[in-house]
Amino acid sequence: MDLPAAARVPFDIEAHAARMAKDGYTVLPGLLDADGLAAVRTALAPHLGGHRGRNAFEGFATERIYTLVARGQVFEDLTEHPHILALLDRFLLPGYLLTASQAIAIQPGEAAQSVHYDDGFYRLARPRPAASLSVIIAIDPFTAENGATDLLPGSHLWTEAEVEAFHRDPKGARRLIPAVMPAGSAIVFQGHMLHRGGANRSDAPRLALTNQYCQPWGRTQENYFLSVPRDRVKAMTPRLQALLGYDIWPPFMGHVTASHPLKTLEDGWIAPVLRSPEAG
Ligand SMILES: O=C(O)CCC(=O)C(=O)O
Repeated sequence: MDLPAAARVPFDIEAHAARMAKDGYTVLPGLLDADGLAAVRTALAPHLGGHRGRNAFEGFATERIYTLVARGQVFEDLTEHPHILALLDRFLLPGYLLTASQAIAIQPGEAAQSVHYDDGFYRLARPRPAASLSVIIAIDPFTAENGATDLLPGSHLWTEAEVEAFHRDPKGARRLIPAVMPAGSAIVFQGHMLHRGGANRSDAPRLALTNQYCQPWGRTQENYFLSVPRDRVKAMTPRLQALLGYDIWPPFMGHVTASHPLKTLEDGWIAPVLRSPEAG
């Protein structure tokens, strides 16, 4: 991978991990430099312009580009950025998976998203450890006006009752803090921390990238086996292939007809169910 500028940014894993444990999130300044930001914009340009969300959660005035990891080298590099992987290693089991990968452009006039937590899909009672971690990278500067992600620090530690009490409290939203940060910086937060995409009260879009990673036993939000063409996966690094699910969670979750899923990337691989009985 080729992110030399990012690798030069000081990175204190202990301090970041401690903040994640206490507050539920941490900020990675300067994850992308000016060249990286330009590469992101160039790669996204053909895809942006027109889509809108189909419901209030996606955002009726929000554009989402899904399957981001397969839309350019810069997104592949970011998905396996060493600083992000170092943080994931602290909070998730070895073999964790990419579960979501999107660009999110919140357009002017968009309302705030509902407050939620990203690993709620797993329906595991709280309090508990996170089942996923989320990364949001600011491509435009995040401001309190343009839809910076609103965070609820410490809420990753809340019980079910505390989450419900928050949702019942008409003044609850006042406790949210916007993740104001310059373009190129990122927030990493625990999947059970409450947050939302902010309202965009400015006159320009707010562009961000987001990747989420889940425990290796979890079902992924996006089905990358179907959305990322096999030839594209073949050209990726082994780490990225594993993040997309081309790996085994021991002893055998993820097998393909009793073989390792990487076998499916070999030239000439034919699904065993299509092979003649004589071929074995
Ligand atoms: O765009 C953002 O700032 C957050 C979006 C979000 O939390 C989500 O879509 O799950």
